[in-house]
Amino acid sequence: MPEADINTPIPSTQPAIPVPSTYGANNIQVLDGIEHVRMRPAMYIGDIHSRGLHHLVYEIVDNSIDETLGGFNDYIFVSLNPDGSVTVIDRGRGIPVDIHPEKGKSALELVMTVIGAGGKFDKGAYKVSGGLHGVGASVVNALSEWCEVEVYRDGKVYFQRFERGVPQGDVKAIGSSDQRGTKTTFMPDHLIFKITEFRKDIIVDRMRELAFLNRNLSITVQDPQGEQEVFHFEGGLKEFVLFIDENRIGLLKEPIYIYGERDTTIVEIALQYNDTYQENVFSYVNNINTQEGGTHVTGFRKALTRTLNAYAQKNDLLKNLKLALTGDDFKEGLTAVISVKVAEPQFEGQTKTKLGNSETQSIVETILNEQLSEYAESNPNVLKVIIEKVKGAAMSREAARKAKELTRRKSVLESSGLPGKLADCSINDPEHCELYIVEGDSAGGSAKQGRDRSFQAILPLKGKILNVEKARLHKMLENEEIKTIILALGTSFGEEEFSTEKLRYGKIIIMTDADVDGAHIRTLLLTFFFRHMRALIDAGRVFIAQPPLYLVKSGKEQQYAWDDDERNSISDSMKKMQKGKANIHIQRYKGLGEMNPEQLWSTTMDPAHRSLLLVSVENAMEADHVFSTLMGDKVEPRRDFIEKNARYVRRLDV
Ligand code: 0RA
Repeated sequence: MPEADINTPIPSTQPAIPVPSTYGANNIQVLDGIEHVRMRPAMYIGDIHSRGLHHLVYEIVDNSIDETLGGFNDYIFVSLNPDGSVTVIDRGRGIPVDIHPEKGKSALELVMTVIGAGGKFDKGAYKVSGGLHGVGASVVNALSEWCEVEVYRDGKVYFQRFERGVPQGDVKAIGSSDQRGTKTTFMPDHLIFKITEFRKDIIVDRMRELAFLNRNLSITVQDPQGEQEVFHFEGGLKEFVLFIDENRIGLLKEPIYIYGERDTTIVEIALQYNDTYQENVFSYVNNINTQEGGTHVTGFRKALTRTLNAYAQKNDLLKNLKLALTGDDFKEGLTAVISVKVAEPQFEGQTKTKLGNSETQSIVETILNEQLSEYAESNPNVLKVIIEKVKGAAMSREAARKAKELTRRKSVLESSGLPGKLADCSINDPEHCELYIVEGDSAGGSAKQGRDRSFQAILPLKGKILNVEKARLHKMLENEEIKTIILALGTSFGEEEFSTEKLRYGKIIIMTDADVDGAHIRTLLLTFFFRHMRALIDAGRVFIAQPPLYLVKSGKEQQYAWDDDERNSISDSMKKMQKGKANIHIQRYKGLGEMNPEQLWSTTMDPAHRSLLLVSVENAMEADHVFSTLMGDKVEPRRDFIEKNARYVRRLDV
């Protein structure tokens, strides 16, 4: 079944909202708002699956973060409760409970029931207005089976309960307390959400990130078993960069940290150079990850390049370098986090995660220029290390250029010539074409015979491709398998030349054996796509084929199984039809080559029957962590990761 999109109304399996008989015009409007949220939840929270579900928590936490940004709160407690509800507590000012003179209702009730009311209240200077964030507590309330709010204010405890967004009585004082703050508990409505179970790791990732971004804030996450994790980072972004580079070897003793304010804008930056060749820059506006970057990132790059370049020139550090530095040379091995707080952020771009405010660029640029030059003057030894790294990048760029000329890379990678190993398809329309990247010649042979040659192309790889996590650009371009892939895709390669528009296939399908080697090759390929052709993943072009693991046979009957549970239920049902007399034979496929071409087609390649896994990057930082752990230089973190995750591996076959 296709996933519901933003405009798909939820089928009305829900009971009508119970309307108290004394409702006037104001209330009807409120109810209309709530009903709209419940009819089209995706319009407000993105989707009704895991992502939307977790968004509910972020939405409530965001209100507490607003109190933090205003300087009123330093503590947030998030509890995943045993009954499936979630509690968020802060020590802010507490939502006001006094009666609004015109509406005749408490501010608390308005905040919780009027869709879009959030923005109308004084909620601090840096409220986020773009993207999905900032839809407010009322949306969470409308999508909750029930929701209870306790406010600690003026020496009292106030309480109000809601069911599917509708107040079950007015707010009332239920006790006294010398605390201040707000406590919200909500139960996501199972009539709305396809998934109602919260995942601790998803919540923890976001809470950790928020704690890094707000150094004066402490966040505790408690799981249903009562176990707590506390996130509090005195070092703020500095510690964030150390966390991102946990599995890499840093070149500077500690990250460089920059903080500055101008007008109402706050700029915070931490950066480090490490011994790898990739760049990892994460940027935030008002605690929201700006995946598409924007003016703050542009300002950062300009100032970084300019300041470092000027320092190197001035101190004669480039004397034996026979070429000029370019912007790209400053990117190798750079890890940075840029966090700005902007009063009225304008978000642009496809996913509304690109900052548009032009004044922010010059503010970031000015602050970084000033402070980085100051830092450079008082830390000449650190600067020496950075400039050495940058020179290394420039020389490798030059080496790559020469190698390119020598091997005439241009003609190899950019010509229309296709690699000899590629069995191409006959139609030309990329949207309808598929490229299977297959492990080994024998599987490649089966795939070539089994495919529908009109739209399916086969590229067999010989053994393992290069681990690009540890390789520089020119080493990659010397690698036969990588060259072959780039050539077959047609996208060309490298910052300037790469283009998704030249992609020759709508689907790129990785098809490897279901054993350790196959998993390794798949990881190597994914590392390559993630690090160097990320746009293809983001465009939803990269897939993983799912060959069956078993063939279960009994007499003339045979069925494929994709995991152990399925294998067992198939053989159980075969026994029952044949009343226990069945002679069941189970074949375990280890390699694709064990399947004949017809089998490979019918189980794994035929669009009518196959199932493909779409490769997507939900969380770029987590993905970076996984790849740097699995493919990087440090051994300890890799062992830890494998030990921790071994229980998730279902198809490991050593
Ligand atoms: C409106 C006004 C004031 C505080 C808040 C809302 C508020 C909302 C939430 C939501 C979760 N925690 C919160 N804490 C505060 C200001 C009230 C005043 O001036 O005292």
